[in-house]
Amino acid sequence: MEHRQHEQIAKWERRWLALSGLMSLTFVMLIAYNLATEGTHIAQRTAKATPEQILAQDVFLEPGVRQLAPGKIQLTSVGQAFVFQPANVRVPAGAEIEFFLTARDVLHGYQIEKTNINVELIPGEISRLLYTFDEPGVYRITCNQYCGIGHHNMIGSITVVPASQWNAEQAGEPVVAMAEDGTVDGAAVYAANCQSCHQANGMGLTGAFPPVAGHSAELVASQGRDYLVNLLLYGLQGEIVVNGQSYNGVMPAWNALSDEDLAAVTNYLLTEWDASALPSDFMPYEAAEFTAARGQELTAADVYEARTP
Ligand code: HEC
Ligand SMILES: [Cu+2]
Repeated sequence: MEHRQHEQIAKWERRWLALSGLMSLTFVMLIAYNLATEGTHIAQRTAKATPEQILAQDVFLEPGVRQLAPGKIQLTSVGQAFVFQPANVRVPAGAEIEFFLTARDVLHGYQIEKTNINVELIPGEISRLLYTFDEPGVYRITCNQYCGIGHHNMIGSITVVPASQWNAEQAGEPVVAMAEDGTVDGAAVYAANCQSCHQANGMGLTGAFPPVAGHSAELVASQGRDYLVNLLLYGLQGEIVVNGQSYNGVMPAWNALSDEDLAAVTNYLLTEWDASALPSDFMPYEAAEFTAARGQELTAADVYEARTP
């Protein structure tokens, strides 16, 4: 009797084992099927180090788009509060794009609409993936990991142009920053890089991001002409008081932008909101002033030290 009972149980045990084996096999096959037919991407984490070490690597020194060979493109982008650097890029349709993505400060997301690309950008790690855009068009990129107060403004775009219209030289230029005549448009540089914190009207957010409107011309007058140059190239960290309100945040360094973009955005701050406060002999900033100020190896804290309260 006891023996029979035992046999009975063993029989059921074998059935359950077979069933669970079959289920595992089905799941593995579903994943394999997806990988093969749906083009699902698994981002490869190729490195783990400190964010500084990652950002010092060749691919990230000048994030943007590079043509490695005909039909082969490298796209590097760095997420930081609250922008992608660069925010807007151009790539040719049909080319194989190798993405190298990372984050400078905190966790960010990188989701490209109309595609199945949705990866995390992790400080100290590189997310690498391959993708080919077949259809020309504008593909928006959004951050889908809450990263702070300006998170909802963290957007970018990939403009996919027909291969015949693609030009390697324009690839890294933020498309939106080019005016019709090919000059850099300061308003567009501001919208792409600064607006998420300082807001579209330049008024900032009380207690978090100081206003730039009604404050920039006063900075030139009180701190000297070079101050804005160093501020943009090296950032600012330390407590400041603007219009009686104190701010103690970190203004990121914008040295990844071109000197033309930096001059254009500085002139935009000064002319868009502060034109009436500018001295009559004010000369617009030139790219060369930013070129000359690079290489001083200042930190955001150094810029703060040099700032008269
Ligand atoms: C991630 C948010 C963020 C972004 C994006 C950002 N800033 Fe700032 N900015 C700050 C913070 C925070 C401060 C104040 C820093 C402090 O408290 O020391 C600041 C300060 C400033 C100031 C005033 C400096 C002073 O000494 O009073 C100016 C001018 C400025 N930013 C311009 C810009 C420009 C131009 C851009 C775009 C290229 C930009 N910022 C992008 C956060 C940001
Ligand atoms: Cu975010």
